Amino acid sequence: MNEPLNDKGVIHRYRPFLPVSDATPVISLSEGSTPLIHSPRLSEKAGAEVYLKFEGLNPTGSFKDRGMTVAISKAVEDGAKMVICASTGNTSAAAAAYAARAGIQCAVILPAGKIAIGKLAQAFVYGAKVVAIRGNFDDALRIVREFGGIDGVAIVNSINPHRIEGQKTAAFEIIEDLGDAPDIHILPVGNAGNITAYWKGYREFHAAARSSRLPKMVGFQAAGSAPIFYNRPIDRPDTIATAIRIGNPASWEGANDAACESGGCIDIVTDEEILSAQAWLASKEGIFVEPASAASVAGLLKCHSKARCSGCPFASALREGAKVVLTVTGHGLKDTETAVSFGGFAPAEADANLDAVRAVLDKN
Ligand code: AN7
Repeated sequence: MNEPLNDKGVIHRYRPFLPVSDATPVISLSEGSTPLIHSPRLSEKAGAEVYLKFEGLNPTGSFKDRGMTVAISKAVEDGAKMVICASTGNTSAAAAAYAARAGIQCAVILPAGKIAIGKLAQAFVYGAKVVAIRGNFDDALRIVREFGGIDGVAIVNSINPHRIEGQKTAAFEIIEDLGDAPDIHILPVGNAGNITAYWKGYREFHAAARSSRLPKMVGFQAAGSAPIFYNRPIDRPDTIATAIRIGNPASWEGANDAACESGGCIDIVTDEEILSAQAWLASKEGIFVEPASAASVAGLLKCHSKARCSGCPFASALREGAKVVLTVTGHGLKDTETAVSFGGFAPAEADANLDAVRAVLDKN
């Protein structure tokens, strides 16, 4: 059942590290192998060597494709006829696309009114059945868990360990691109599957002698949705970064382990800091990421001042020349509404002639 010329994608690239065999049908859209982009302006600001792992360049526009290729391939191998997930938008987009590719059904359970329009469009266009519940992501995941054990249905949230397996491949790619692990890895945290997956990936390549060190793992939650930072579930999580609007993360323990074992930390950034960082990154580096992804950048910008956080392991590791990788998890085109309304963007109009256009350009 393997497709001809199926020589791309994370299962092909990292097969020995993944739970697949010759019997596993590979359902892939050539995900992974995303660029690690040096960021001169962030480097200058932070006084370090900063790179962005641009996961928005995956087939459905987020890092979720890495986990979904493994989860859907295994679901098909196990005879699933339908997959189901709760989502803040990106998981559902990826699940819908890979289910379409596999020729099986997909159902997605979403918090009503809290999904960026690009992501909602993806779920519909890829052919998923979409249910919007009057509740938040945590309610949706509770309902999805109740589908566990139904014959022919596979849950493809990150409580499915195959998702974590696929997502760890991003850490492998970073080590291969840099020639070793970075000193610090920063990423946004929502349901906490990704920080868990990266930490697993870094440890596996270290154990296989593919790297000589382990990075400090630093995760940023949105201040209004920061259960791990505050060490208690948040009943009514809120943030403009709807992707990480999660009050009771499934991989809570994995995130704590990653931060503690690596000597990193979990911290918070405000919505204001997130939106400013998103605009800054797009206008200074030419990289447009969605709000949740900008939490990484906002976190670095907040913490780079060593004076501000004396005693913090992250700040002290952020020395001159330290290698820092930020995962920017999703593409900015997923959620244009937020960016346009925050920026107050509207084009200046002009009559259709050169003088009128030049007059407007001179004025602005
Ligand atoms: C862009 O799609 O949870 O900490 O249901 O879409 O692994 O959850 C999305 C999460 C960061 C947080 N950045 O990752 C979902 C969902 C973006 C995201 C996260 C998400 P995790």
